[in-house]
Order: sequence, then structure tokens, then C-alpha cells
Amino acid sequence: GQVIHLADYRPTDFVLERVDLTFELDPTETKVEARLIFHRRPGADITAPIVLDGDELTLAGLLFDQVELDPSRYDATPESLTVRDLPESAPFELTITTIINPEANTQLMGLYRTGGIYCTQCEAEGFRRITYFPDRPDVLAPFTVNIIADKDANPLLLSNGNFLGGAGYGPGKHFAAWFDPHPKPSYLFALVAGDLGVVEDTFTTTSGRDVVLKIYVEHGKEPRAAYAMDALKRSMKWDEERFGREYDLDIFMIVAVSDFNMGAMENKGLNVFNDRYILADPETATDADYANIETVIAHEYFHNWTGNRITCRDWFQLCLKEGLTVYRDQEFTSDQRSRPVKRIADVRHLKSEQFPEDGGPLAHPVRPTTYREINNFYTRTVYEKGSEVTRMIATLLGRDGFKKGMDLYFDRHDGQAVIIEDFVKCFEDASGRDLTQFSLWYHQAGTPLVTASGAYDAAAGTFTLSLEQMIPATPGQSIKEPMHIPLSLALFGENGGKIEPSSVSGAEYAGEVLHLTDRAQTAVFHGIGSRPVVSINRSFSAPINLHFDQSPADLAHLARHETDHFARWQALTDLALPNLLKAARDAREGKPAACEATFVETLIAAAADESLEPAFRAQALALPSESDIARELGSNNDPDAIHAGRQAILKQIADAGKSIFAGLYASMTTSGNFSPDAKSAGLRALRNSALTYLSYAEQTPVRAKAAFDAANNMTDLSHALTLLVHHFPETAETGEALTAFRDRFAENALVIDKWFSIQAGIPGAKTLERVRALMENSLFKRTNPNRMRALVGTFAFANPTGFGRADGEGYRFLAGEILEIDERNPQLAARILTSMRSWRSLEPTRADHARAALSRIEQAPNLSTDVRDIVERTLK
Ligand code: BAL
Ligand code: ZN
Repeated sequence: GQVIHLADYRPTDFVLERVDLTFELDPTETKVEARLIFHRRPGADITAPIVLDGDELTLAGLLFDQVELDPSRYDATPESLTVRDLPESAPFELTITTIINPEANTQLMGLYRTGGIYCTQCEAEGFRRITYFPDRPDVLAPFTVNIIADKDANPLLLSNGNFLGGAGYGPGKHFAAWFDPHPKPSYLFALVAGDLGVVEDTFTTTSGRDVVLKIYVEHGKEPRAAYAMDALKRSMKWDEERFGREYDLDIFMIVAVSDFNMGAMENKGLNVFNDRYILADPETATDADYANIETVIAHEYFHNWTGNRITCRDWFQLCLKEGLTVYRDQEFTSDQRSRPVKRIADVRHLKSEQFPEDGGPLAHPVRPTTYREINNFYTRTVYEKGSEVTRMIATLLGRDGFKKGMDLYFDRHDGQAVIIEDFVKCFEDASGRDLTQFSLWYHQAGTPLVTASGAYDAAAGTFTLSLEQMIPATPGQSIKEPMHIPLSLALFGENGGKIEPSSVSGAEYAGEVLHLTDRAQTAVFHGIGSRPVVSINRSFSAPINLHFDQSPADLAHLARHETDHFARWQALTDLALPNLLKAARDAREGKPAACEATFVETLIAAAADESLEPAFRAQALALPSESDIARELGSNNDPDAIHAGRQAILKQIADAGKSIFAGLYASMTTSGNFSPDAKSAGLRALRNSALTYLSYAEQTPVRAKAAFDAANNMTDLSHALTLLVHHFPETAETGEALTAFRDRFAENALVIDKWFSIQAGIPGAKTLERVRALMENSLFKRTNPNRMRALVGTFAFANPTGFGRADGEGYRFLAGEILEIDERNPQLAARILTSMRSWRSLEPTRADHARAALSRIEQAPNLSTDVRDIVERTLK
């Protein structure tokens, strides 16, 4: 694959007026007839041929205005179809026939088979595996789709838009026709055919349109789609209330499939989902599963406006729809659940996934300017940092200003394929605020580092805050400009109350937001009568690393008195981190860990504080992860020492808080029937966190095994199992629990994924042997992406001591797996390979092993573009 540059963008020479597709479905020989009506774009070169995209295609027929085209007028290769001598301005019709093999499509891009049904995935460039087409997001047209198939095997024939009609079609066959009136790019095309069960409901929009809602799942699984349906209706309502966005077709369908590369796909009117984001019941789904379902349902639904009605001009603009839509789904969840707890969870995720990306060889701007393989840009940076950038616009403009900008965006660009600059302009026009400097957030990669120091002058009654920003060099960007960093900031007095400054000089400060715009800036807060404790970057208003040397006493003060609960959690984390870093260093030198008393006391006080939500307290007790500690340490990392140090700290907290944890374990119970709501989930989270600490204190699997035996929902069951397996792996209790779990859920693929991933996460060098053995287990399925991610993905991404064992065998194992997966499913292989992105921060011996494993991949013949791109960038 060659490198694609944003600067090379130009519109197509031909405008696509409409698309008429006919599929004659067959597992191995599906015939696709595409009738495409084009005209030459006014002003385009009148000699230009039309060049359509293909991927592994064979042309089986080509008509020009219904007449067979002379071979001298076209060239067809698997990758393109070029037609010459076309009319200067009159519309013309190309009828293209291709024969494709869904059964053999193991890439899961284009039309493929999963669980006996036909389904499609076209984003980003899958449609070109179905037929020759101008397969780019700025080519929009209305689609008509006719589907012909065996009636018995495929009672269900679905595509985008509204149902036109259907009937018998010769012996044993039938057909259905669909029409989508909303012009759309090919990446939003979908087709599903097969035999599935359905859950139905209806939704009436504010303007009175009745919409039929259908969720299709495997027969027998219908009851497990109830929560997804509920989440869908709540999403539809919320988008009307918060963003004024109504649904625009007569029907909205979701199909759940078990083999899917992504989480889900927002095809117009016909979302296709990885079934893990649809299926849930108390027996088989954890609270996290329910929360994920709610999020993904909302996310895909919200794309109907941010992505579908207004789409991207080119794939460099991916954050235009993804960053914005993540922001919208995060806001939805915040409104449905607890805002601070959601913010804590999102920031944890951002720091553990996006920060390492932004700080490593795969770093790229939110709006990149080059790519080799677009599949590799569905990244945490485009999605989650993209959301943070949108959130900062909302912070800069305020809730009303942001709403005005969004309204303008919907008004101005409905039906268009646009770029980030169009989006930002709407907020500038709506607010009058210049966002030129702010826009650097889209263009400069790397996590800014803000260094702060404060000084109080009692005589002058001033507090002086000195701030400096530094944006690290990233691949292709060595020099950076200072950014506009909105820092939510407040001052707290000794009694815990807020101190309001009489004025602030040296920086814009309004609505409790301080605007850092220069490389170095000094803000002076006037009218400060006593020494303040300052809280910076409250609610994580900017996605930055903050270095601010605050005393443990000041952090403890914020942990008790901050009105922003996210900032309380941040203060607790800032208290924990130095202890964890020191423990890792001590463990490396064979010294015992020692934990600061202020930290332990403050943490336990927060855990016991009944004025705080249980879910918040559980988040506080979940200390920074081993990869968080590795990121803070930065270089020369030894995963074993980090693990040992963290375990030692956990043990000290467990011993110090034993009676508190025993009390929480006894009292944090839910009553009545299981409910997946946020409050009940919070109780379970805190109770399970208490169980973990108690087990650390007691150092026996007895309590965890009792919890496993008593569990009446998957949250408690899988928590107890994880505790047993990760901390007491060799005990009889653990062996029994693992077997019981497998036997009970052998028929449930999503639960068996948990069985695999829990074992893949066992700390320590021995886990690799277990992973290898599990790959031979009869329940293991190489071809299923969820299963592969559960075992190999969890091992590589979430097991620093197992994957990163000192002899390098984990990296060599991964290299072999990547090469094998790549032959079948390059997208999946490339994704799992990104687990190597932080290899340079390892200590030299491990880093050498990692480099060697990466080199082995790099030198393998026949690598996909996907894997080649990742491995070359990772090694560079
Ligand atoms: N567009 C790909 C899946 C998603 O982000 O919704
Ligand atoms: Zn999305």
C-alpha cells in the first residue's frame, strides 16, 4: 500500500446520481449487479476516464447504458475498473457484475458469512470487495437494494432504508427490495440475510413519526436483547432532548453477529453489532457488559446524525464523526448514570489506552495528514482524544455556546461530507471566539505536559501560579507550538470551603476555567486571605499530564473537600502514585515496600465515607494499574518489579483497612431482584472491591470461593473467579471454580470468552504455557475475533508480567500468532500487534527480545498492508 496524503485530496471527476444493487445470494458464488448512474462533474477534465475501486474482485460483466461495453474501452484488475471515452456531461449508466465468495471471506470485510447468515462490514473500504465503486466517503447517493435468496435458509432479507416490498422469486427463492432515500457513502451500506429471531418495539419521535425498532439475534437469544432495546429507546429520547436530533426513517434495525472485527457499525437504518454489545442477562453479563451495551447502542444510534447525515469528506476526517460521537455517548452515559463516576472511568481509559499511544511510536494527530492503511486509524487518539477535544470546545464555549455551535453544524452541513475545519467554524461563528490556536489539538500529536508551581504571599493576599507547557516530539512532528489548554481550576481554604479570588491577572480566568495559551504563563489570584490549596484540571478539563508538586497533606485536603468528585479521585490517585512508583523501585532492589500513612489513611477514609457514592469509592480503591505505573516511570521498566511493588502496597492497604473492608463486604448488598442500574452496580463494585482487599489480608482463597459459590449474577461470579484465578492460581478452590464455570457456560460463547480472558490475565511467567494449552482447548476458536481477543489479546494487552516475561518468550509467541492471524484477518492481526507499542520503555533485555520479535514479523513474506504498517511504525 502506498502512502495517502491529505494534501492530495481532490473531488471525483464524476458525480454518482444513484445506485441500484441486486444480490443473488449464494454461500460461495454470490452474484452482484451494480447499476450506477454518473455524470461528469461540471468543470472536470472532459477526457478523464472513470476509475472505480476494487479489492480482490473479478469482473463478470459490464454494460454501458444497458449495452455490453467493448473491451477496448475499459480495463479491469482486481483493484480497479477504468472506463474511458465517457460523455462530456450527459448522465450514463454502468452495469457492473461481479461474483464474490462470502464463505471464503475470512477478513470479515465486505460480504461474509457468520453463524450461517450473510452480513456485511464496509467501513472503511469494504464495499470495494463487493463491487467496483467510487469507494470513498465523499461520494453520496441514494441506494436501492434488491436481494434474492433461498427462502428456507434466508427468510430474512435486510438492507438500509425503508422496506419497499418482496415476493416469491422462482422455485424455493424469494426477494426483497429496500430503498434508502438519504444519500449515503458506500461505507454505510449493509446487507443481512439469514434466519434470525427478533425483538420488536416502537418509538414515537417528538414530531410524531412512528418508528419500528427491531433487534435481530440468533433464535432463542431474544430475551437477552431486552436491555439493548431499552438502551436504544433511551438513546433516541436523549438525542431529541439534548441535541434536538430525531430519527429519520420508518424503521431502525440492529443485527447481532458473533464474528465481527469491530464493536459495532452504524450502517444507515441497519446497524450490525458484535453480539457482545447486544446480548445480556443477569446470569451471563457483568455490570460492565451492561454499561458497554448501553454505550455502544447509544454511540451507533448517535452516528445517525454525526456520521451519517453529516459524514466525512475523506478518512483523514474520521474524528469528525468518531470523536464527536464518543463525546455524545459519554454525555449520554453521564446523564443516565453518575457524571463523576463516568468521568473517572473515561479518564482511566484515556490514560491507560490513549496516553501510551500518544507517547509511543504509533502517535498521530487527532486529524492525521498521512496514512498507509486507514484500518489502523480507528485508534484511541481519533476516538477518545477526539472526544476530549470536543469536550474542550464545550468547556470553552459553555453549555449554551456549544449547543448553538452544534445546531449550526446540523443546519449548515446536513447531507454533506465535511472536514474538521467546517466543524470548528460552526463554533467560531456561533460564539465569536477565535479557535485558531485551539485547533492545534487536532493537528499536533502528543500529550502536553503542564508543569505548575504555586506560591502564596500572605502580605499581598495573592496566590501566584506559574504554568509551563511542553508538547513532546512525536513521529513526523519534532517542533510544536504552544496550545490553548483550558484548565478548570479552583482554590480551597483551610476549612475546606472554596476561595473566590477578587480578580485574576496574567491569564484569562472565567467560569472557573484558566486559559493557558503561552508556553509559560503566570497567573496571579488576588484577594486571597489565607493559604489556598489549588485544584488544577478539575474534571480533567484538558487531556494533559500535569506535574504539580503538591504535598500529601494538600492532596488529602482535596480528597476530602473538593466539590468536583472527579478531582477528589484525582487527588487520591496523586497520593497513590508516588507510593506505587517507589514500591516498584524498591522491589527491583529487593527492598520491602513502605507506604505513606497519609495515603493509606485518606484512601481508607474515602472507602468508608458514606456520603460518597459506592461506585466512586470502588473507583478510588482500584489503584492505578501496572501499565499506569509503567507509563509514569517512563523508561527502563521491569514489569515484575512493578507488579511486586503494587502487590505489596495493596497488601498494606488491605491489612490497614481490614475491618472497614469486612464491614463494606457485609453491608454493600442489593436487595430484591437483580437490576443492572448504576446504583446497584456501584454497590456490587464496592462490595467486590472489599472482597479483593479482604482476600489479600487473609491470604486464603476461602472467602473468594464462598463468594463464587454464592454468586447469583455474573458480576459477582466473574469477580470471584478472577480473584481466585489471579491470586490463588494453584489452589484446589481455583481448579474447582474454573471447571464449574466452564461446564456451566460451555454453550455460551460470550461467557466462555471470559473464561479464556480471565486465565490469560494470570500474572507471572507461567501463564504463557497456560495460554498455549488453552489454544488447544476444544472451546477455542481461531476464526472468531472475540475469542482471539479474549485469549491472545488479553494476554498481550493486559498481562504485563505474563506477556513481558524476562526471557522474551511472550513476544516470540505473539509474533507467531500475528503472522498466523494475518493470513486470515489482517485487521485483527494489526490491532493485536499494537500491544507492542510501548516496547521501548522496557528494560534493555526485554526491549531486545521485543525488537527481535517485531523484526521477525517485519521480515516475514506476504505481510498484509495492515500489519506491515503497524510493525514498521512500531520499530521506527
Ligand atoms: N464506525 C465504526 C464503528 C464505530 O465507531 O461506531
Ligand atoms: Zn463510531
